[in-house]
Amino acid sequence: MKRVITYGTFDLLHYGHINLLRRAKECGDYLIVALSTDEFNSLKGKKSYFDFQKRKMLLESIRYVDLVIEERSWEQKREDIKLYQVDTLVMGDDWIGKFDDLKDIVEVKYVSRTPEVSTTKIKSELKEEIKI
Ligand code: C2G
Repeated sequence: MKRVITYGTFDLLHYGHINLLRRAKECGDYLIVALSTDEFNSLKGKKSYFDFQKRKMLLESIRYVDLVIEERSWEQKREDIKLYQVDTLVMGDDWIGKFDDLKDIVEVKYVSRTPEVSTTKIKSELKEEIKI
């Protein structure tokens, strides 16, 4: 059983997130998503539209996702990888290189982001539409 983990906020869930989750699941048999808590989001300088419980419920409804855990800090990855016996960490390539320090205990894979979509872009385009 090959275990994969990925981390993120996954706010306003969109097809870019789904592409990432599908690609992460393709790397193994069991996918854990460490979902940023609302408190960690503020540490990341992000305010999500949906709170943690709603974002968790959405992720848990996705066929590629086997388990959702909390992401409460930048530093927890090493501990998560050991605790959940993770084989592969998968992140979008906007994070390329950022988690290479974990290569001593896990395979690290950066997969290409879905370029044209982002939560930020959705929010700003909706704002523009409402202005007109
Ligand atoms: N993603 C993607 N394509 C997009 C948007 C996002 O592939 N168009 C990927 C990101 O690269 C990331 C994942 O989807 O791997 C989640 O993205 P975010 O919710 O924006 O997560 P982020 O804020 O990058 O948090 O400790 C790591 C952080 O928690 C990652």
